[in-house]
Amino acid sequence: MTPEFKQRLALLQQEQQQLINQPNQVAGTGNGVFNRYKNPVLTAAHTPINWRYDLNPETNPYLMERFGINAAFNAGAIKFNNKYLMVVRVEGADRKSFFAVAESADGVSNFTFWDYPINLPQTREPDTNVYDMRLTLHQDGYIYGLFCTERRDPAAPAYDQSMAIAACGITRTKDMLNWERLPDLKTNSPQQRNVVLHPEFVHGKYALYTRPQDGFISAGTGGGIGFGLAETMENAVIDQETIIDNKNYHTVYEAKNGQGPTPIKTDRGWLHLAHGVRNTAAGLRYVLYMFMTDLNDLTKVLHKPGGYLLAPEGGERIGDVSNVVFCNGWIADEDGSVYIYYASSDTRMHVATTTVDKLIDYVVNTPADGFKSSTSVDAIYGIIDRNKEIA
Ligand code: M1P
Repeated sequence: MTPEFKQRLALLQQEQQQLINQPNQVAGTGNGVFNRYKNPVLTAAHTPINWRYDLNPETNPYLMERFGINAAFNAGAIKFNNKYLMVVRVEGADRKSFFAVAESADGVSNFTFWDYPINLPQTREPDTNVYDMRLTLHQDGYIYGLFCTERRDPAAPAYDQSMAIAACGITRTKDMLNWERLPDLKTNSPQQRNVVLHPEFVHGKYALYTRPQDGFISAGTGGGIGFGLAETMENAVIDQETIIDNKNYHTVYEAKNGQGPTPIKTDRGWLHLAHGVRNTAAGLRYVLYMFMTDLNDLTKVLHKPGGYLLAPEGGERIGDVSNVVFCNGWIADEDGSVYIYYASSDTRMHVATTTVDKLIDYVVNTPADGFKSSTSVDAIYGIIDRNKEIA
C-alpha cells in the first residue's frame, strides 16, 4: 500500500465519519405545524465506502471509485427493534435504483447504512429499475414493502428507448433482512405507481391505495389517489379502483398526485400524507399535502387543508429533478411524535418532526381550498376578524 493510498483512504473515512456523526438541529422557528432540520439525514455520500471503492491497493492502486452512487432519496420508513429505519432508494451513477436500509437511534441524526443493500428477489419478469418503497406493518404480521418496478414497454419501437411500464412490485419480511417477493399487483390501469398497503384488513380483505395513470409520466385520463381491495397479497388483484382524492384544476395537485406513506390511525380519522404535482414553465413542481379519511369508510375524505403542507425550500429546490419534495415514509412514535422523512429534488433525504396532535389540528383547522382567489381572501378576512375580536 503506497502512502498516497493510505492517506487518501484515511481522508475518505474521516470525511464520512464527520458527515455521519454531525448532530442535527431544528432549523428556524418554522410554521408551528412541523420543524425542519439543518442537515439532510442521508445523502449519496453516506453510502458505505466499501460499496463504492475496491479497497485493495493491488487492484485499485489509485483508490478510484469503482461504483458511483448518485443519490439517496425517496425512502420508506419504519420503527423496528427500537431503531428508526429507512429503506432508501439508492441510485447508482448508472441510473439504476436499489433498496438499502439505514438506521438511526434518534430518528434525526447519525443515519448509517447496513452492511449490504437489500438483495431483492425477482419475479419471472425481471425488474429493470425499482424504487420508492412504502413499508406497512400489516395486521397479518408481515412488514410489506410495495414499490415501483419499471420495465421497458414491450410495445415500444426500437427507436424509442424511453417508453416504460410502471407496476407495483410487492415484497414482505419479518426481520428486515430476508425479503420474500410476491407477484406484482394486477389492476385494470396500464400504469401503477405510488401504491400503498393499508395496515388493517377491510372486510377481511387487503386494502390498497393506488394511482392509476395512462402514461409513464402523465396521468392522462387516470390520476387521483385510488382505493381498492384484494383478496390476498400472494396474488394481489384489484378489480375496482375508487378514486378517493382526485386531481383538481388550479390546485397544487392539478397534474397528478399520489399517496405518500401508509396512513396513520388517530381517534379522529386516518391521517394521509400525499404528493401533489402541478406543471410550471420551469417543469413539474412536487409538494406534500395532507387529508384525513373516515375510520369507518376509508374512501370518505373528512378534512383536506387547502394547499401544501411542505414545499421545497432553499437548497431542497435543487437536485437531479429540481423543485421536488417527495415522501413515502413517516414514523409515528409511541409518544405521539411523528418523523416525516422526505426527499428533496430526487437527490437526498431530510426529516421534519411534528406530533399526531399537531397534524390533526393542522388537517382539521386549516381552511379547505376554495378553488378561487376570492375564497382565499374570505378565509384571511375570517382570521383577521376573529383576531380583532380577541384583541
Ligand atoms: O421526479 C419526481 C418523482 O416522479 C415520480 O413521481 P410520480 O409517480 O408522482 O410521477 C416518481 O418517479 C418519483 O420517484 C419521483 O421522485
